[in-house]
Amino acid sequence: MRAVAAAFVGWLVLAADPGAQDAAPTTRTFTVVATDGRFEPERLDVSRNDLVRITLQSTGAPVSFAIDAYRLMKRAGAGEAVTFAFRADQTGRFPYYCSLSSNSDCRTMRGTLVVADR
Ligand SMILES: [Cu+2]
Repeated sequence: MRAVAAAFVGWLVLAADPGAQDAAPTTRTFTVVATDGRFEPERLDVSRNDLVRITLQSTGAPVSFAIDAYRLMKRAGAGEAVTFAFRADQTGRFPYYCSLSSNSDCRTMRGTLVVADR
């Protein structure tokens, strides 16, 4: 009986939005490690409308991960990690960088997010 009810609810959800399965976003998961004045990796490749999930890991000093075009700035404390996600809804090449100025390493922390059109 419970299975029947669950199947019926599932049918209702699909009926309400027949495009839901096609529109289900692809989740792309990355770990970006900040170490010795660099981000590793220095390039992230995704497709438009992917859900981009990033864990930013500091191995030493506090670090941030900023992408201006996405109005994104996330910060991880010294030796800490922070996980965040955003929808890659703009195609193109977007620089990411550490927006902190606490030490000179910040200026060299650069990378590129590449969002390809589907
Ligand atoms: Cu920094």
